[in-house]
Amino acid sequence: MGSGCIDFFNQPLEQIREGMVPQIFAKFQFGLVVGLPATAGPTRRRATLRYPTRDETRREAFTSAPWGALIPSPTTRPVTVMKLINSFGPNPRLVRMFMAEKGIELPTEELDLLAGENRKPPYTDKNPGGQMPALQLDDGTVIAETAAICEYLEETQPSPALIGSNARERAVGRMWQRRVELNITENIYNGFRYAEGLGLFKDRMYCIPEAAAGLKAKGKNQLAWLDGLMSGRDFVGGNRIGLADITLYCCLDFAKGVGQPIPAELKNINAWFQRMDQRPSAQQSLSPGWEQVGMRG
Ligand SMILES: N[C@@H](CCC(=O)N[C@@H](CS)C(=O)NCC(=O)O)C(=O)O
Repeated sequence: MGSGCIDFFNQPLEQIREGMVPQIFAKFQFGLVVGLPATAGPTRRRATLRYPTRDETRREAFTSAPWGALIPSPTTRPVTVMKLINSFGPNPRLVRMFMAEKGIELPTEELDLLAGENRKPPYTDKNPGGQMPALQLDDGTVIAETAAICEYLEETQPSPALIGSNARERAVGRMWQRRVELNITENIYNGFRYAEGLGLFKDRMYCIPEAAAGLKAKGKNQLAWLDGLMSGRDFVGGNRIGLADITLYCCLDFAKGVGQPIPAELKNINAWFQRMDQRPSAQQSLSPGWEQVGMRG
């Protein structure tokens, strides 16, 4: 493959349709075949993003290319392998819910989190952080951290926007995401890891059992702060669902089953939680085995 080629086979269909094909044809140097497009016409839009198989990519190239264009031979590229490395847990669920809201489907590789498969090779060779989930791209790049994964997916498929569709909206979305994570969800999760979850986590990470009660109290206090701000608005950052809502919902839905329920007096947060709970993505994103595990994730 000539250097500087656009990574044609790894692009979602949307991007290929929207103008990449002619550039790619000009840049491929080996394995070229001549292709005649079967149809010409307006670009078709898709509701969901699924990464194309090699055959689909090739068919797409034929149908959207100008007459007489050169189509790269599929034998010159590996098969698309982008996948979500997935497991039980509120953080993998967060990414699954984000994907469900966007209509994104991806192949998954399932790891047994309770058995600690995520804490040893080959997973830790890919993600030394050892936590779940991770997104493995076609070129082998592994992206961990839920916010980074969701940012990548949002850039790949901007619509519907769950972080923001312009610089101002994205800044506001990220501001709420950081507030939710730093002030609320991290405190709730660490409160759990250092107390109810200690048996599972003591050999996986540095735990501070004596901090558990304080962390839970801090998370609760910051949730009360958010409750005060939520009066008159439907979602954390305004009137549109965003990544911050999904992050908070997955955490609180998990936490209520492990000793950290939403305090009844937080009326706005409770009403918001009900709204989130009724979204199809909330059910769709739950691990099939959550009841056996006894935790919602
Ligand atoms: N900051 C990380 C947190 C990920 C995380 O805590 N994942 C949990 C699952 S919900 C996990 O891997 N737990 C098992 C372990 O730490 O071994 C992110 O946003 O991705």
